[in-house]
Amino acid sequence: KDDLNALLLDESQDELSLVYQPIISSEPNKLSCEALIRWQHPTLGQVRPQLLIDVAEEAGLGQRLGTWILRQVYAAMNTEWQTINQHIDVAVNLSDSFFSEALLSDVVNIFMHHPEQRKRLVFEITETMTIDDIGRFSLLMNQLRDIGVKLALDDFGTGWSSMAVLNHLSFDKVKIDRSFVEHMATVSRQQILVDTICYMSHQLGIRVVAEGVETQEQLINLQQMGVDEFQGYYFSKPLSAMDFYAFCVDYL
Ligand code: G
Ligand code: G
Ligand code: MN
Ligand code: NA
Repeated sequence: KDDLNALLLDESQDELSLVYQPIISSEPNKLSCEALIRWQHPTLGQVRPQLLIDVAEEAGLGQRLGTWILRQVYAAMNTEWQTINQHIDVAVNLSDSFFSEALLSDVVNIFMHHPEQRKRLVFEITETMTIDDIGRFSLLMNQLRDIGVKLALDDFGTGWSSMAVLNHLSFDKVKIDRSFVEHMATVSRQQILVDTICYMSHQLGIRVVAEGVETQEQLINLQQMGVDEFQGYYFSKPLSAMDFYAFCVDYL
């Protein structure tokens, strides 16, 4: 915990970093990515991201970590990726404590000199997040939308209340959890579920992203169902900001 706190205060440290996994769109020449955190600890090695998030949350550092992540994304947009002539959306995962009113002012402050870049942010929310006040949650989502941010429902289908979430909150994208994509070719139940999620989402005006696409067979299957965006090792693992830039130059 103390290590993490120190890292978040030190601009020059290189133990913490973000990697970016490409998300391929079904439209030609359109690309986005998801930012994922990495912690290379000097003695422990790579710390699992979920453990890092849990430690941060327990230590009350969730908000500080979130701010750090947003700053990194802003820096990448305005240095490594500055010469990409297309707009690349960047998805950022939100942990429990980072989904608060402070997030609004963070986005406004960090993107102060480039407010148009707020339109390139996508915040990923999971249905397993703690929502103790749906009214407040919904208001905050609308306020984020008002300043240009898009919202995605991550790991869709893994919570117990997927439909309730879609009933009460509005999203721009739904990300189908990779557990549904995994055995789609052989398990007809998964095929039916993915197909139905696509149909339902499109009827609601929500774009569909498939996670964990690892094979061409899965990709073709998902394309036939009308999935809008694809993410997974079939296209690329998560990449450093520089390597993601190279991927964009190559792909676009
Ligand atoms: O990167 P990886 O696939 O190993 O991530 C494992 C888990 O950690 C995923 O559930 C992912 O959402 C979460 N995670 C990774 N990076 C971040 C981050 O920057 N913020 C939050 N809140 N969660 C993250
Ligand atoms: O929970 P969330 O979707 O935010 O986390 C994404 C996680 O999935 C990251 O840890 C990332 O490394 C991992 N991931 C990305 N693509 C693939 C894939 O094709 N297969 C598997 N097994 N994991 C993937
Ligand atoms: Mn995610
Ligand atoms: Na997910």
